[in-house]
Amino acid sequence: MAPVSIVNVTVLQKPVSIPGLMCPFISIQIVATGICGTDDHVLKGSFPNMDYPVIPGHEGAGIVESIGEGVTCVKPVIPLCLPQCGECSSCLNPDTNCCLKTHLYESQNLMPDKTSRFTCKGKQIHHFLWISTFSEYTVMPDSAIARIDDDAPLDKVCLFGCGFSTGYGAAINTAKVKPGSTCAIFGLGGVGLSVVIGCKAAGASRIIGIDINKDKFTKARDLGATECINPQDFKKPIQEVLVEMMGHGVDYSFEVIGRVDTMAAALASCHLSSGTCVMVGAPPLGSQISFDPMLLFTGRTWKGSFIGGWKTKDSIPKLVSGYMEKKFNPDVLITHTLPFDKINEGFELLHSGKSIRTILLY
Ligand code: PAD
Ligand code: ZN
Ligand code: ZN
Repeated sequence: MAPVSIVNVTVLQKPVSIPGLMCPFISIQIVATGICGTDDHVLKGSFPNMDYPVIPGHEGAGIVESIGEGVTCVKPVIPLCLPQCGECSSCLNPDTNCCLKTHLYESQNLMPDKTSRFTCKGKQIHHFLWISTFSEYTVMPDSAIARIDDDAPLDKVCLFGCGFSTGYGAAINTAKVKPGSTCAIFGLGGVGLSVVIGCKAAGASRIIGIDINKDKFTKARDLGATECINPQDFKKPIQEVLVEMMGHGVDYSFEVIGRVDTMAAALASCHLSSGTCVMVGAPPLGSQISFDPMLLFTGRTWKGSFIGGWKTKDSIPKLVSGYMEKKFNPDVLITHTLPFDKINEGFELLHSGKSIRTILLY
C-alpha cells in the first residue's frame, strides 16, 4: 500500500440527523490531534477492514461546532475511538469496555447510518474509527464524544484520546500491576512509555523497557524504567534473556509494538505460572500467531487491552480532571508540535524514531 496523501483532501458535510435513528451525530471542530502508531498502521495498509481513501486520526481534542437533535453535549470534548453507548451488554458489564455498538462490529469506514460525511472533488472519502481527527471538521456519533474540563489545554489532553489512556490503563486496569512486582514493556513509543508510567504509578519495583531504538531509553528511565535493553545486543532470544535476568520471568509483560514475534516473546517472558502478558500493540492485518501451548498450560494469563480497558465516556473526562489536578503528566510524551499542514513531517519523525508524540495544531 502506497502512503496515503492526507493533506487538503477533506470537505465537511454538515451533520445530518437521520429520522428514527437512535444515534445522533455531532460535528466537532478539532483543535489538536496526536499522531499514534495506529495511524501509521493505516498508512501502511496493515490495519484490518480498511477502505481507502480514508481520513485517519483518532487522538484529538476539539470543540463542539454544532449539535444534532436530542444531543446536549457541549464543548470542549475528546473524540472517543472506542465509543461507549451505555446500553449494550458490554457497556452494562463492569469488566469490559468493548461496546458492542461500535466500529468493531460493523464498518468503521462509514458512520453508523452507513453514510460518509467526507468528500473530495465529488468522491467519497471514508471515516476512521468513526472519528477521523485528521480533519479540522469531523462528524461523529454522540456515543463517541466525551465532555472534558472547560480549562483543559486541548493541545495536551488530546493524548487522553488514545496513547496515554491506552498505556496507563493497560498497566492499571488490564494487568492490575501490584506493588513490588516486576514488569517488562516491549516497545517504548508513546503508548509503551505510558505503560511505564502506569507500572510506576502502581508501585512496580522493576520496570524493564525493551526497544531496538536506544534513543528511547533516556525518557523511559526518566519515567520510571529501572533497566532498558535492546534485543539486538543479545545473541539469545529476548525472552530467554528476560527469564535469566528475573529468575523465572517477569510478573507482567506488555507488547506495545504490534508484531507477532514480539507478542510471542512477551508471552514467554512472563512467569511460567503466575505471569500475565498484555497485548497492546495492534496485530498486523491478517496475521496469525503460533506459540508453544505449554506456555499457557502452566498457568500464564494472556490478555488483550483496548484503550486501556477504560469505559471511555465515563473515564476519559476523569483522567483529564486528574491531569488538571497534576496526578499524571503525559506532556512529557510530546516531543514535537507542528501545524497540521506539516503532518507528513510528523509521520517522518515517527518513522525515523525521533519523536514520541507529535501534536498537530489546526
Ligand atoms: P510507536 O511507533 O511510537 O512505538 C513503537 C516502538 O516499538 C518504537 O519505539 C520502536 O522503536 C519499537 N520497536 C519496533 N520494532 C521493535 C522490535 N522488534 N523490538 C523492540 N522494539 C521495537 O507506536 P505507539 O507507541 O504509538 O503504538 C504502539 C502500538 O500500540 C501500535 O501497534 C499501535 O497500533 C498500538 C496501539 N494500541 C492501542 C490499543 O487500544 N490496544 C491504542 C493505541 C495504539
Ligand atoms: Zn492510537
Ligand atoms: Zn455499548
